[in-house]
Amino acid sequence: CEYQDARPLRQRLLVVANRLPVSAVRRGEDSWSLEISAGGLVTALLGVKEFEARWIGWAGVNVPDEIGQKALTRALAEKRCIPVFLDEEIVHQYYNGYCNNILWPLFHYLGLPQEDRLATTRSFQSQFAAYKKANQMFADVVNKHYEEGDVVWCHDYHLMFLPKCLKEYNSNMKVGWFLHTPFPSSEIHRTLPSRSELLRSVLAADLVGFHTYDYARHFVSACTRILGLEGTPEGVEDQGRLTRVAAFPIGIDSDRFIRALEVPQVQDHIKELKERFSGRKVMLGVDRLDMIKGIPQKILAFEKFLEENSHWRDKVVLLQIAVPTRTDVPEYQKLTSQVHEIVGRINGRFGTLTAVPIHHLDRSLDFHALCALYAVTDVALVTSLRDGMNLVSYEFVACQDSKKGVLILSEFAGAAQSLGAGAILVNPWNITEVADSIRQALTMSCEEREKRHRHNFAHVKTHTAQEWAETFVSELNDTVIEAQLRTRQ
Ligand code: ADQ
Repeated sequence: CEYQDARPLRQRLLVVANRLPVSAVRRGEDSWSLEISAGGLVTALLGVKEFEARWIGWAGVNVPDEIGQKALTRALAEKRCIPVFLDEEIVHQYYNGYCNNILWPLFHYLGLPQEDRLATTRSFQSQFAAYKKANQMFADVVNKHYEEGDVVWCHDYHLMFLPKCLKEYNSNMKVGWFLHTPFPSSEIHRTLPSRSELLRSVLAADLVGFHTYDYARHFVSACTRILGLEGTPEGVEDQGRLTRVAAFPIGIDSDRFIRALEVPQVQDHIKELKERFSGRKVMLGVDRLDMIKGIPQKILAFEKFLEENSHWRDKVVLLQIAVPTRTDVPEYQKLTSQVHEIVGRINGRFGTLTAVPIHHLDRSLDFHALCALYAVTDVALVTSLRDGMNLVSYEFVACQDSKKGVLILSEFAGAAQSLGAGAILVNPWNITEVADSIRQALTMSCEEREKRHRHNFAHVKTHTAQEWAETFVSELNDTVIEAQLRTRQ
């Protein structure tokens, strides 16, 4: 192996996720350029001083040749990353197939994709086989790099089979697993042909974490109803072995957002945006363009609001920033055209020669531009149909300490459990209710906005990503110690 490093003094944390936090571009036979992509997980772990984190995952590129693999492994080692090489066929079946076509919609209560439902049903077995194979490949790499005392933290629905593979290698390995999406009701999980095998594999971990208490409860009921195991207040018990199950709500690096507002470039951007939208209230949506985010529903609710409140038509603008994802998948292409069609229709209906009510961008914004947008927003609209947590709602609150804007938040986002008292909670499927909540938000008194913001800001400021990661890992250490004590007694 090409990965070498001095032995650290701090406890090593092996973070295993489907994707490494880098994008890799091949520059020659044995040369690569890498760029760190700062997602929530990376930021969370960068701030954790107690552990020394290394990443294990797929680099997102197909590297069939040995020279390329060795060169990429060397380049990644400098970023404390270790690659798992997956070939195109495995990626197709495991990642596009089982993970994104089956688990993702199911865990978000969306059912299987409508168009190829039967085909998907027929390919369950082969896709699940590829899923297990890919998870085994991740396990092989983890096992190769594991040193006694390391903590192994597996992430998300892509790697539900991993805890079992790891424990088969070494039953003393400290293994935690965290799910970033919702875990659905056991009635939904029950429909998966591989339902029992997946649950048993996750249960091989020492600690299993979810964003909310509800998801944890759903998981425990799936284990009791489907596997017939015993649920306890601590987790799930199987023949005397306890798997701890608990809620660990993620947060953001709030100080990074607060500090960004002081950066001159952000200040300039804020000034420009204020001038550009002067005389109008700014409403904002920032989402990946995914089915779960409820973007068409949000825009239809905005249309209803404009329909029913004609005096607001030239006094409000909705900025919808949508990062395209999975652009090669027909279902997602259809979603994109649907959104474009609705936006076009509404702008045609309510726009004037000089202004349109909706600005829709199909792209990602850089960090500073995003912070400026959050800061000038009067009302943020997060209308996910389901969302594990939703960090956009946290980021908006972090950037609003001077403006004290209003957050309209779906009751089906995990964040509703932490920001619910300060936000206006809505059922995103109920367009009339969302339209009413837009009016309520736009006309809310300063005192009420201040009170709601204070609640949410205090939460976002104290429940940070770093605190989330530290809590999970120290609970994992404690859980293993307690289990050892129990077996000695
Ligand atoms: P996501 O579904 O990606 O994450 P979310 O939690 O909102 O959803 O995080 C998205 C991140 O991407 C945010 O940091 C946001 O700033 C950024 N982003 C989104 N649109 C952007 C745009 N147009 N331009 C720039 N940046 C943009 C999954 C789960 C969530 C869970 C997280 C973390 O689906 O429910 O909260 O993991 O566990």
